[in-house]
Amino acid sequence: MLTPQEMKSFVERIYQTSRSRLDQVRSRLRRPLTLSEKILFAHLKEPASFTGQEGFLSLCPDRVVMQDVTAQMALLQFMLTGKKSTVVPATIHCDHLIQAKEGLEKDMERSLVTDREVYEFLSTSASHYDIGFWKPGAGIIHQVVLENYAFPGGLIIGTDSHTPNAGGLGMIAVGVGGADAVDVMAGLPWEVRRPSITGVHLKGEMSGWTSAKDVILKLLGLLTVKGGTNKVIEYFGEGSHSISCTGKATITNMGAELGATCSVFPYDARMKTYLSVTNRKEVAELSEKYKDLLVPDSEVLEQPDKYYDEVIEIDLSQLEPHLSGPHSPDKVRPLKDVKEEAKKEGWPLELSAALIGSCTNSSYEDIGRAAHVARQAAEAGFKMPQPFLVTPGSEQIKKTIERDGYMEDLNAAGALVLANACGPCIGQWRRNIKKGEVNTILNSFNRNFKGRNDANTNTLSFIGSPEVVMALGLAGRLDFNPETDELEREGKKITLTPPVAEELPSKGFSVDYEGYQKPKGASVEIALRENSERLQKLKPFAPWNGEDLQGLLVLCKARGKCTTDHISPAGYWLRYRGHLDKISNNLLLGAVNDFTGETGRGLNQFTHKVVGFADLARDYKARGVDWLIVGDENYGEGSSREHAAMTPRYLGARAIVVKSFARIHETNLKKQGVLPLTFVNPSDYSKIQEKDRISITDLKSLAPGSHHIMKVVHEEGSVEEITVTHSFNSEQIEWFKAGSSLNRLK
Ligand code: MIC
Ligand code: SF4
Repeated sequence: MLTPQEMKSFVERIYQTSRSRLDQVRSRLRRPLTLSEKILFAHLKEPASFTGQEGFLSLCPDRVVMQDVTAQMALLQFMLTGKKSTVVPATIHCDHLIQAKEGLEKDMERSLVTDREVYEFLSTSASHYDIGFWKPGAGIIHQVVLENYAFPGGLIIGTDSHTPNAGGLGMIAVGVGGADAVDVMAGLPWEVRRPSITGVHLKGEMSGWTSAKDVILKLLGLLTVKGGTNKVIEYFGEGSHSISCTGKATITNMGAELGATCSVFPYDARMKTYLSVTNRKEVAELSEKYKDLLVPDSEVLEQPDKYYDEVIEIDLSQLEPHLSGPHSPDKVRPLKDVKEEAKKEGWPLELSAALIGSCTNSSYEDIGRAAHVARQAAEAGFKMPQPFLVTPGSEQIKKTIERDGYMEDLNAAGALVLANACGPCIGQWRRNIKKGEVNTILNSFNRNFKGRNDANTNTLSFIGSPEVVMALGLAGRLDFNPETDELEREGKKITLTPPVAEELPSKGFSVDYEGYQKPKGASVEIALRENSERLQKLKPFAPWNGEDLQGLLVLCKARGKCTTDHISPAGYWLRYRGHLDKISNNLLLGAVNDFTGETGRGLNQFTHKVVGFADLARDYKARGVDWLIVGDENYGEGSSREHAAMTPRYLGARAIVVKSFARIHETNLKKQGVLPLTFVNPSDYSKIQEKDRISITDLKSLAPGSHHIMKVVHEEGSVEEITVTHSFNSEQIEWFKAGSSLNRLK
């Protein structure tokens, strides 16, 4: 950990550089800037030659963060670069591997044994390459970053899609694949498609049962899961100052669900307080001094329509509590409408579990509000009728809520407190439920894709704020509304009053750095065994042979939603995140085959048998036959996991052709040397048939913006020509030619 003094000089240096870069850009652009532009332009690699017309930005991030299951692949790739040490400050956070089963202590003990090899690899390679290492149990990456590393006006990239959490503290913080992190740690700039800027004008102030979660749920309802693609969501207006710093982080965290590049709030007094309470008074003072860099120009606020690409208004005074689900975060409605919809849809009304926490909603304020509701119920003798699980975001939060009595309130409601880790949010939940059983769960997490929490695709997962989860959890019902209904059991009735809680602990946080390991340098030997079941050294992918792609088979034509959870599921498979060959066995396990409606399986064109997609791909690979995947809208939505790009690449994919891509996944494919193509006419998706042979032509003239003809030969011999395009820039085309960005880097 940096001392406060070191942190101060680190941030001050960044502010000084930011100012000088921004001056150079301003002298050319001569117009007012939004906050997002200020932070992005203040991190330009070459501000002096920036014209403002660039489609891609080449940036210098201030920090790289990684979590345990993505860091493995990132480090395995970093090892191939031959670099001795990382150039940009970086940390690793162990949070995804711990399974939730019996509660904190036993779960931690088990993980330290079963995942020991991975933790050793991560801790030794972190130490070797000069990367800070947060041990298992220290907390979830985004919470720990907010508490220790985030600062207004900074630029951070992280190998996790919810990295934008730090936007709540005024940062441009972006989720990326491991290969992006590798580039930056090796000293290269980070390239990102220049985002458009959506301004969200927050008016008024929230009250009652409404909280920060409802702001982002409302926005998800308005924009949908693809509405934020290649956009930065920038909040402004008096309403933004009425939300605590951690509440802001909840909102920016879930901007990932919009597909946004990131989300950001302007610097204000709430951030200043948060910095001071989390031991960073010196940074707060600097932020005050450099405030002009941390807020949009006044002209932007006076005429937002002129300076933002689009403006959305949300009146916080009118905002109601919302619920999202099942199966997609953008399926939202006000809580009061759930009753009717549930009846119509036939959702089980009884909850089978209620869960609070995750990186999104486990702040002191969140837990305080939930605890306030729990306390009211406990006084009347109520407790949750179904299992109630709590995942604190960090050891600091956990210790503080224990000290301040909130944990007692949660326990009184029947809580099983889990490790400070992702747990049930990412399928690391060993629950007692029969596969296939239709059941309803409610949580304060951020994603609710099919099978995400417990690998049961019939679990209907709904998302709401922690206080709403608490209230509905106490009622044990999805159709309970604390604003209008009484809590009733065994003849007893009470009315819950809206939650109130302090934003930050008046006694300060109970600080904990025990989980942190300082790097020791190159003398530390990296623990990586040959023939390990968990970790496998990487071999470079083959470069492009310079020829058009001929006779590709359609491995899978995915229908409808195909997130990274469908392409490379988490849960059980998280154990193989460092072993490319083994994790490849989960390829497209959740994808719906458009030709048959079946999930995870397709027809082998040689043996005529229907098999799992991974087996199919391995068979084609063994025969030396290349293949592609065809996808629908927003293909690769969700996680940053580059495994969803590496496993198809490893098993022989040459191209992925879709109606549209999610940002991180599209970049991950480019990085790994796969061609990500989009149909110029999305309805051409329907022309692809199961037994087609496909050629992609004129690749020698692959250039930014180029169109290519996909020649599709159908089974009976007829031929169709379909036009496809791509979003490669010229440097990215070199990645494709080299076989991967890593080959190019070397
Ligand atoms: C998620 O929330 O889906 C994850 C698990 O945190 C992923 C990262 C991963 O798959 O390792 C993410 O959001 O990027
Ligand atoms: Fe972990 Fe869930 Fe947050 Fe992803 S969304 S980092 S799995 S807590």
